[in-house]
Amino acid sequence: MIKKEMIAMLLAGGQGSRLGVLTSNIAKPAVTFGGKYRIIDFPLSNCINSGVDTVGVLTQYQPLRLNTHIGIGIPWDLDKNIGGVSILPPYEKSTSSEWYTGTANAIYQNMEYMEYYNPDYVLILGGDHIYKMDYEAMLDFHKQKNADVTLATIPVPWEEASRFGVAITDEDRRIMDFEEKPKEPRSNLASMGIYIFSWKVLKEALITLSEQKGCDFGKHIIPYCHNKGDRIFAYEYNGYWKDVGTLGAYWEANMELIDLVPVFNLYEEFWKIYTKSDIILPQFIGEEAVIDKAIIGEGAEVYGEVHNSVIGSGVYIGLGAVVRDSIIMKSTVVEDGAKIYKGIVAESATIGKGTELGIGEDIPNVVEPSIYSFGLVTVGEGTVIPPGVKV
Ligand code: ADQ
Ligand code: ADP
Repeated sequence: MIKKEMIAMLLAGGQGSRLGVLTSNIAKPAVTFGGKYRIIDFPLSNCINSGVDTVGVLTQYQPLRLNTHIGIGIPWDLDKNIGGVSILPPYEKSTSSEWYTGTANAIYQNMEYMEYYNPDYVLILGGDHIYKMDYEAMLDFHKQKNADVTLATIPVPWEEASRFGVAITDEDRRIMDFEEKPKEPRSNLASMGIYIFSWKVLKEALITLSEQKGCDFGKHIIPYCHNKGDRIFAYEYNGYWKDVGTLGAYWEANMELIDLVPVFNLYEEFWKIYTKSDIILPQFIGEEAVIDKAIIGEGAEVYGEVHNSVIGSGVYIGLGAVVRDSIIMKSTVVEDGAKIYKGIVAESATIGKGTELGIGEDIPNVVEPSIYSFGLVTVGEGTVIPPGVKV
């Protein structure tokens, strides 16, 4: 019989509507990040770096890019005969079937997958966070506390606390109270949406709450476990962690990568972030190009100016074009003389000659529905902006 001490269930099915046009045809965990990666690379790499070699990825919303990216898990060394990575979309069961209606409902619908590995512990992960974390250290804490459930937590600024689940703990780090996105938080210790459950406890809770509509960890499972007196502990994480679920946070997290000494360092040897990368040409920087403080992806061609920006692989920046404080994703073409200030341009877009983005006043939705302007200009995947447009 197969036996794994801890398996991971990675929730990657949410719509990510707050990322606007960036997720109109791609799941949030598949959105590119840092000129080379996709968001899901972070939890997947954390898994393998922490010795977790069995990962179920629960997908639902626009999974195509996610599926092709993950493939059979080779870049993360998750192509295993036993364990490895498995993509778990909703499927038809014998009696009743439904889409994943909430995070815990999605896990409940994959009971068989978990039972197959007969784990002692199940690690539940979100697919939309940028961080490096050793889940094994969290498991050690869980065991040491003889916990039923452990939540990874991080102190956040008080004014942001209401965006999260927050935990009130005693001096032993046991959670005395938990509130999901409270209007008036009583604590600023935020849940990172990362949980370790002892398998029996999780299984019992999922079965008991199986009729709960839209069953969610923060809203239902954690309060249920709390009310029945389970031992729930807060593991405090103190490193870099960013929920990149909003455009502002996504932009900021990218920008933080290009500081000389970044708060989040992708260059560390001992905790590598793996990704699927195609064999592409080296970059080419033209004679008149000006580049300062930038990440430039493989195969990019730069003839114009790039300042304080993250440029994805295969991006073309034409002569006289200026890109400043912006994120340009994979395979986008910025034609000659185009100017982009504080913009996020998704994959495979074309910004026409002489177009100016982000230098006007904030005007919502002027060109077509997929272009917004609210401090940040965002351009959706595959959008073609004709020459000379000013947003
Ligand atoms: P939220 O940030 O609101 O709160 P949620 O929308 O529940 O997170 O999504 C968590 C993860 O599950 C995301 O990766 C999402 O893609 C995925 N997901 C959502 N719905 C899904 C579905 N139906 N099927 C599959 N996957 C799905 C949670 C916690 C808070 C905590 C924050 C930290 O509830 O307590 O503070 O995360 O970011
Ligand atoms: P955002 O918060 O940016 O809109 P999330 O991925 O965090 O995007 O999901 C938003 C909310 O919608 C969450 O509460 C999640 O549980 C719910 N949700 C996402 N996808 C589905 C789905 N396919 N079916 C039901 N609920 C979903």
